[in-house]
Amino acid sequence: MNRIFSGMQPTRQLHLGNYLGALKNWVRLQDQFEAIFCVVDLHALTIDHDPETLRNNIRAVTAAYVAAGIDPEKNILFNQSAVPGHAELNWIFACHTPLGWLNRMTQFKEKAGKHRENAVLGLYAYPVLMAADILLYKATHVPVGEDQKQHLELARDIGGAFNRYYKRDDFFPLPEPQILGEATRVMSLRDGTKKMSKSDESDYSRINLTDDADTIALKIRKAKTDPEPLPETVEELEKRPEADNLVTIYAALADSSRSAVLAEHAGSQFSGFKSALADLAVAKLGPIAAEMKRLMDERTELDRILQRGAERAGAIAEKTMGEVKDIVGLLRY
Ligand code: AQP
Repeated sequence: MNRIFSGMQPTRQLHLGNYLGALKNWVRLQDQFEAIFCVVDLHALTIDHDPETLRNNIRAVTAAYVAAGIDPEKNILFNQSAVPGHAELNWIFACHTPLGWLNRMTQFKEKAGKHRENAVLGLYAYPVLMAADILLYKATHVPVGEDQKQHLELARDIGGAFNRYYKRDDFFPLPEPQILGEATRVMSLRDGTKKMSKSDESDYSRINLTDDADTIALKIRKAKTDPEPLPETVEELEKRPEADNLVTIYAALADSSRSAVLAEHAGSQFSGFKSALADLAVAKLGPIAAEMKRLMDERTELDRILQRGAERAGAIAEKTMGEVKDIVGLLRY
């Protein structure tokens, strides 16, 4: 059976990178797979946070999933901390993960930066919890943006290590990353060599899913570009990261390809292209922002979705954890 699992952290605001790299693909995949979509709130504790803001962000991410088109009846939609199996399996996996594997994780190095000695254990162990998130549901496929590829490879390694140690060849499936679409790595609007990110100091570096039409248009107008007109071929974008990024965003929003966008806009100056991109972005993102706003005013509806999702996810997780405890030699009553 094929099952997908994926999630987003309720840290700060979701942005266009989260949407094009992950959420938009989930909406398409929900018709092809049994799907579990999680708001990974335990991961959000790995960085500084304010409890009231976190509570609000959990609901906001839930609202974003539904507003983007995830059907909470057909799929399971829940928040991670509501199912205790995530933390339990995390510990068991932690006991099978060599430190050397974690030392290779580039995201920890980037996030810990120069203050590595003060970074918390949770940030370092983040990919182990992520492996537990996925394998608790024996998910076979994980749709993510390109930045999560290394963590996914680690999840496969951890699942494989568990299977080998307990001589249970196929107990955990080795999940396949699904890095899909034209925009697997959306870059900052201020610097085409940096990933668009929630934590970038400049709000002009990203388009938030809650931005209104004027803000979207302003951010695109201010986006860094170069003085050349748009080229005719994708190859000519190679050394022009900012131009490449805007063409990629256009292609992904239009469900098209970079070559098709260039076929239409080659020779255009950025002023004209940016105005077309802003219209497209507003047309695609505006309805999501409006629906998010409506759902955020319906708090009980969001809480009902999460509670129902946690019951359904919890039933699957409980079964896996029962099997895991038997395999590793823990008693249960
Ligand atoms: N720039 C991006 N382009 C494509 N996909 C992206 N994703 C994140 N940024 C981009 C994908 O979004 C999903 C959820 O990510 P997350 O909630 O775990 O957040 P993150 O990766 O921590 O997002 P940020 O913005 O990069 O946060 P900070 O600034 O805190 O590091 C994942 O599938 C991810 O690949």
